[in-house]
Amino acid sequence: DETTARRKDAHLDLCATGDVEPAQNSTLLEHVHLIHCAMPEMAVEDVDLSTPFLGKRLQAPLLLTGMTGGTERAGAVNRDLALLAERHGLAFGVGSQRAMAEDSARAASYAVRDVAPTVALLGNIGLYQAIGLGVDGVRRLMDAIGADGMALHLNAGQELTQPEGDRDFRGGYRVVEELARAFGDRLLVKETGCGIGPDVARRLVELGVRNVDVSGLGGTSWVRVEQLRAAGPQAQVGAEFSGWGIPTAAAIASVRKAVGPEVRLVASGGVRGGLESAKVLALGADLAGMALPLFRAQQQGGLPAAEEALKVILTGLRQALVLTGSRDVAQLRQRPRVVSGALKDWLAAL
Ligand code: FMN
Repeated sequence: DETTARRKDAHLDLCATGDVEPAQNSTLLEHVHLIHCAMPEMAVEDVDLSTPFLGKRLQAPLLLTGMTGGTERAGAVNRDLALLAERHGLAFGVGSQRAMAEDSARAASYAVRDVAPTVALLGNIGLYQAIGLGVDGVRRLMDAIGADGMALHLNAGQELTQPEGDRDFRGGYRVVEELARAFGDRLLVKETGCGIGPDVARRLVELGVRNVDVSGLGGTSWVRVEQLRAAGPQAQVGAEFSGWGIPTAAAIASVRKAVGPEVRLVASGGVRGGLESAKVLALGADLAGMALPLFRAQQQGGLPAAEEALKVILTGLRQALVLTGSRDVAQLRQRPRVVSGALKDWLAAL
């Protein structure tokens, strides 16, 4: 309905210019140190970043994670970022398709296949909307945009901070199990900035989930976004919880330990460059994921600005591989690295 679309535009305004990445939050990636190799004995062009995802082959292990849809402005963001992903051989996700599930007139803002015919494309819906839609309804959303897979997002922290948000989180695993059975490795389960930890990840994998985006703490905080929209006591609780979550570095390292190498893991949440992408890959991610930086670049300078931002990331990622003497991510993972400070404490507990 109208309120879903209006709320989405308020979210976009806040994310474009608001203080949605609380400075005191951290991914803890600053505590991961890759080790310099003074004699790389390789050329930049020897770096092979290609990786399989959703039945396709990416040229680099990067997912532009789901953000938007439902309005004209959102449609422009989707098309620009999908086109970029197509050009550079990356994966792309649209934002929550709730708006088009409620009103099919909004479907056009999620349609990117005309500009991104071969991109690895993810649809997106919230866990609790998926309960209402059922397996067939979720499949219709995926098929309507010609997606290769469907992202199911978890956002209990955001919902509790949203005055009109959900207050009952029962029945989630049952829906995940049904969707995993129906979608197989076309399903991805993601958080939205509070992180998926090893216990939840293990349970998801037991139920058949094959792709997980940990989306940890340290980047965009949806609790903060809702705090900025809320008033009174709700805003105070939002302020208190805007640092809540599992830091991305802790989430990805602990989840990889918990789930075995065949599960495809994405690490998003505050990953902000090529070097940080290399760090999450070293910690066990198959793909790095990013939302806010590319959205902001697109909002500020359209497609050219977003492409420039992306090139900086891809160049930095290649550079990190060369400077650790790694031809691919498999070699990067075998290199020694230093884990220090608070991240060590997190990993001792998880
Ligand atoms: N995640 C979803 O699963 N569905 C959404 O609809 C969605 N909307 C978002 C809108 C914006 C403007 C942003 C910045 C993020 C959104 N997210 C959504 C969350 C991102 O996919 C990602 O998990 C999170 O922002 C952490 O990554 P980041 O720190 O790089 O932004």
